[in-house]
Order: sequence, then C-alpha cells, then structure tokens
Amino acid sequence: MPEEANAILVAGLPEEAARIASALRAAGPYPVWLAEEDFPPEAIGCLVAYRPPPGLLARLPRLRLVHGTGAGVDALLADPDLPPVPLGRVVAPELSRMMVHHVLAALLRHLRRGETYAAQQRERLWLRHPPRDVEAFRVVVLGTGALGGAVLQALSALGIPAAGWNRRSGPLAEALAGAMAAVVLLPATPATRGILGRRELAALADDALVIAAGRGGQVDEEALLAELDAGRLSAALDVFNEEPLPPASPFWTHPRCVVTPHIAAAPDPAAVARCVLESMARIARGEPPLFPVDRARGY
Ligand code: NDP
Ligand code: OXD
Repeated sequence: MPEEANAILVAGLPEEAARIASALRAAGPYPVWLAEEDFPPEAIGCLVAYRPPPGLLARLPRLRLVHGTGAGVDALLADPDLPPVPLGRVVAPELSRMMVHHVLAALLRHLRRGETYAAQQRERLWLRHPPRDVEAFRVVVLGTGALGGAVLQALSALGIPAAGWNRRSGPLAEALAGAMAAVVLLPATPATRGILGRRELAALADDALVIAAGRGGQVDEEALLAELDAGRLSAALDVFNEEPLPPASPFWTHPRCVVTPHIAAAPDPAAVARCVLESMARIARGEPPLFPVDRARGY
C-alpha cells in the first residue's frame, strides 16, 4: 500500500502564493510546492488555492484535501475538476479584523461626510456640515457568519445600531426598510445572486450607504447605479460582477461611489497556514477539516 500523499501545492498570484508557501514551510512538516514549479503530482495531497488555474486539479490524482486561501470558496466549487475530497476554508481573527476595518472605514467616512469634504478640498472650500446622525444610523449586515458576526460586534462596541440578516431572517426588503446602511457579507451561491435588487435598494432610507464586500453579482449593479445617479444612495464597492472592474465602468468616477479592488480582507499567510495545517492533521485522523465547506449549501 503506497503511503498517503502529504505534500502541499500552493497556487495563486505569485507573491501571495510564495508568502503562503513560506508560512506553510515555517509552521509545518510537509513538503510545499508552488504551482509554477516542477512539482511531483503523485506527491500532492493538498491543494491550497483561491481560483486554481484551469486543469490544475485534474493533474492531482492523490488529493485528500482542497483548501481555500480565504473565506469564500466559490471559485473552487465552480472548478469542473474539483474532486470529491473534503474542502476547507479560512476563518481567522486576522481576516475578520481586516474586514471589520474595511467596513468601519466606509461607514465612518459616510457618517462624517468624507465624500463632501473630499470634494470641498479639491475646490479649497472651508464649509462645515453636521455629521450624519449616528442615533438614526441603523445598519443591516447581510451575513452573520465569521465576518458579518465580527462586524456586528464592532458596530455594537462603537454604539452604532445594527442588526444581522441571514437565512433564518424574514424577507430582506422588510429588514432593510428605512436602514441607513446595508453591508453585504454573503457567500456567492445561487441563492445570494442578485439578492440586493431594485426592490431591496429602494427599501433603504434616503441617503443610505451600500457596502458590498461579499462577492460580485450579489448587488444589482444597474439598479444601484440608478440610485447613485438619482443622488439617493451612496456606495462603497469592493466586489463587482466583473473583476478587475473594466475601465469603462461608471463606478470608477461616480462621486457617490468608493471603489476598492477586492481587498476588503486579503489572505493572511500565517492564518492560511494555521487552517491548512490543522486541517491536514484532522484529515490524517479521518476527521473533517477545521473549517469545512458544506458543498450542498455552497459555503
Ligand atoms: P460564513 O460562511 O461564516 O457566513 C456566511 C453567512 O451568510 C451566514 O450567516 C449565512 O447564513 C449567510 N447566508 C448564506 N446564504 C444566505 C442566503 N441565501 N440568505 C441569507 N443569508 C445567507 O462566511 P464568512 O463570514 O466567513 O464570509 C462571507 C463571505 O465574504 C465569503 O463567502 C466571501 O465571499 C466574502 N469575502 C470577501 C472578502 C473580500 O475581500 N471582499 C474577503 C473575505 C470574504 P446562515 O447563518 O443562515 O448560514
Ligand atoms: C475571500 C476573499 O473570500 O479574499 O477570502 O475574497
């Protein structure tokens, strides 16, 4: 009986993959290869990737674990060559903290009228405005998992009224009625596609902020753009239907929109290594990964 394959293969953007590979080597006993190296396919027991290059999974006959480099594994689930082995993802305080900072940066900028002062500064205008009313500032966080839960805790600590929304909650438009901000932190599944549509956006209060940091396709971009153009809503968008955001997208230059290039919570190499190595130990004992993905649910 040949020994179980126990080498780890890391695929991804070169610098990011190299950092994750270094963290895996520093913290674990397993041989670690990068996808662009001449790795021995028979030795690879675990692939670590966000979106494997097409065909890579089909070249790995002895996989025992596939592990994401982040929280969302939709790109792995969409790979036609994904074998029926356990699938793990990253849940880590480092990742949650990054997401909390991203969401707070956008919310606080909005509360303190950052967009107005940025425009005024370009015009050398010294004009004061009252901040938006924090007491009236009800936030709805779509997704109450590892990331949404951390955001809700942070908002509560700051005294910003907030409520979570998940699969057990009622209709989304009702939850959003009159809210001053919607923070989208949902996984990409068929059920979450287009979940923030025209009706849901219309339910938000005038002058509300939409923060999209889950996955592209969850917010109806056309309906959102119409709300921005009408001067009714503002947005902080980190994820888009198409990434990179095409140069012609109106979001780039919209005065009511802040665009970031899918960086709300980037993979933290030490956190990825921790989750992967613990999951490999569990797989060796015949247990599920540390943070298993439920394929039927899609996250
Ligand atoms: P979790 O799996 O911990 O939480 C997911 C949450 O979404 C749960 O509360 C779940 O509800 C809810 N949910 C799922 N489907 C639905 C649905 N159809 N209707 C209502 N609620 C639903 O995920 P994380 O918090 O770890 O991560 C969330 C997502 O954030 C990731 O999947 C990824 O796409 C995105 N992300 C984006 C990053 C970025 O840089 N922009 C960085 C990291 C992650 P329930 O509790 O009922 O199961
Ligand atoms: C993730 C991401 O899902 O970086 O972790 O988008």
